Amino acid sequence: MGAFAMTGLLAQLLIVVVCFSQSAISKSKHDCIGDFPSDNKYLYRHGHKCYYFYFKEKADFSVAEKRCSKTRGRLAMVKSKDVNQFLHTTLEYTLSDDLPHKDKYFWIGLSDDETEGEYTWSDGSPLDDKYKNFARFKGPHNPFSIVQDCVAISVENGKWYDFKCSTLFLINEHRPYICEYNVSKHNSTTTRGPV
Ligand SMILES: [Ca+2]
Repeated sequence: MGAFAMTGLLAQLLIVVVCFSQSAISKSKHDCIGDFPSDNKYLYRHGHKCYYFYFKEKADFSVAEKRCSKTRGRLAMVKSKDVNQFLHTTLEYTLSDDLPHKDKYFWIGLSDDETEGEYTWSDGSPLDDKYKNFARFKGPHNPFSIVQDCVAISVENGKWYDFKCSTLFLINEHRPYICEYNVSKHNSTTTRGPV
């Protein structure tokens, strides 16, 4: 085979690889199920979940929770170090140019609003001992915990901080938030990472 033919073959191979990776990307985006904004700019896929980072429309915890469920998702549950690391890395590095500097905490789907000290995730499951990531003196060790029941993840260190759930008088608790969405079942074990 001449050098010219060889170059042609390599070019064809390159086209096939590029097309394949592009179709894999659009496929994984396509697999996220939810009524999130159509531009998909702040939608990321990790494992068998998709996460949308809402920071242009900040809200009290319960409003954020309702907005997630209205779009067929729920406030993000962070039940493993792996998911925590993914969300933190996305916030700190991938989205760093887009985030307003003052937005240092994003609501996640964890609160002890119903019973003080008993934290539950947005699907109703209890926070177990397998994975917890509260910042020092926050969560169960927070002296103000009785009035601080809703949890947000820090952009800077990925730790969890509990805050008051709602805005009251001059204390503004409007925060950005992260909703999670399912992936259509037949493709739930494929792509990983940002899409
Ligand atoms: Ca509390």
